[in-house]
Amino acid sequence: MLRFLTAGESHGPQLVMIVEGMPAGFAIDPVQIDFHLSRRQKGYGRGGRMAIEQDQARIVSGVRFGQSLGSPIAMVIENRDFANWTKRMSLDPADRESAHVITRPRPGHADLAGVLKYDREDIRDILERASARETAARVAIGGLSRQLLEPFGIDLLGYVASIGRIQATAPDRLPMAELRRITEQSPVRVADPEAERAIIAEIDACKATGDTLGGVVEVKVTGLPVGLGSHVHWDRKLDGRLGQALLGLQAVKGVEVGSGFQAAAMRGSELHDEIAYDPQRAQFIRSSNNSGGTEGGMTTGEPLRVRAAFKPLSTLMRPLRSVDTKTKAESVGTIERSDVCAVPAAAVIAEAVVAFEIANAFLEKFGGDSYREIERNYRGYMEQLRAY
Ligand code: EPS
Repeated sequence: MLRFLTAGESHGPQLVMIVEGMPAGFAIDPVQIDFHLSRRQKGYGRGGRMAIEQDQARIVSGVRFGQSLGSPIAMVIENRDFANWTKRMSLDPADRESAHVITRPRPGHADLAGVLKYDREDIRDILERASARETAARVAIGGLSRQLLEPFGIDLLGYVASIGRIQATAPDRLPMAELRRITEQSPVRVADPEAERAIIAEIDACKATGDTLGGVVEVKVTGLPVGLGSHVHWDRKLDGRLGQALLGLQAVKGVEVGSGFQAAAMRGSELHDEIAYDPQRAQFIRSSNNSGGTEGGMTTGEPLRVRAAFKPLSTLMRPLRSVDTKTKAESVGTIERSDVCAVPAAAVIAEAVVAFEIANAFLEKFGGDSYREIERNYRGYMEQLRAY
């Protein structure tokens, strides 16, 4: 089993991650992890912070001479911005006096529920950890997880399906390499030039009026063997685990697998993916993939397609009405430096958490302590499927 913990405040010294359960003998390339971190930092609609950070994951345990050791892999990402926050994020109680206390919660943020639940006076005590800065840690963990999947031909890509009311045309039929080439070049990670122009104009309009935008991202995974996850118990269903991973991301309010909510309006005859057999490949195949690549909580062998809906960011430069928690007087939400739209980055983040869940399900199916053991298990199962 793979598991991880993250720690770190947005303007604290660093983010810290521990990934436990990575088997030995996998090639681990830190450059690949940093590549995905740099993808997360891009995207039209980001604020000033991304000009300050240059995210890099420093691996501090669990890897030697380019291979995993089977021990916990610990990583650290520095917050360069901490240099500007040393007093405000100080460990020293003496610095409390000079700190500006935030008491105007932003509607939509963790601010109000957080200060009440944790009995804090200063909203900063909540917002620092609620911040989506933490998603850099999840992307580093995803960058590590996908290095477990790549030797088995499993590929993942996150891209944007819509921002605000602007839908990008579904790039369903595009091969993965083409989809990657186009969406990686797009400043808003869409494969639709017309939608790209409209989205950029919408982000500009929101910026001008002090507003924010959400959107929907899609993650596609190819090369999956049939049978990751299981139908036998609720907490082993892959869909359920993907749902938790995606809903566990900051600002996510909805998750769909395949046709998702649209499936509810379709007739069974329209929705379900008919089954055929290809004797050449000795493989069962489908003419459509409305299921999004899972049936009964297991992969079908077709590409996995999951979507996550991100609400608009809750830090508005033209703030909404709120109440000062100290005086109880009518007020407006605090204004903090923030982004107008982080949906292009969210596509990379969603991809990362899906990578972790798939790696976990993969290890459950083929698990072992070393690459060679897992590879043997994988090969044996693939032979078994062909002989079925
Ligand atoms: C965030 C607010 C902004 C974002 C930040 C998430 O940070 P700051 O308050 O420092 O300007 O830039 O995102 C990141 C730092 C990041 O690495 O993605 C928030 O409130 O969630």
